Amino acid sequence: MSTAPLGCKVQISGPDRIWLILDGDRFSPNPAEPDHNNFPDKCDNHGLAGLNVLMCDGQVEWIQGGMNHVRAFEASQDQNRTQQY
Ligand SMILES: [Ca+2]
Repeated sequence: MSTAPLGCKVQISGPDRIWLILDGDRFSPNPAEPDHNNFPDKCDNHGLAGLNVLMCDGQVEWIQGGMNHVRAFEASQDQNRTQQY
């Protein structure tokens, strides 16, 4: 996995890319498969496939899991992540 920066420092995200609410981020019932906060896991509403996100402009968008999710999350609220779990 790459640990290269995603380039968020030079991006200006508008309300259509800023997340307000995301769906079904649950606690894992299985300690062998831990969950990750604000990331699609097997135990979440849509599993590893992704999640629905309410954006700041009022639209709801499907965000596919994996690195697509990491890029979209970082564009919304840069936490300096560079890879998925
Ligand atoms: Ca999760």
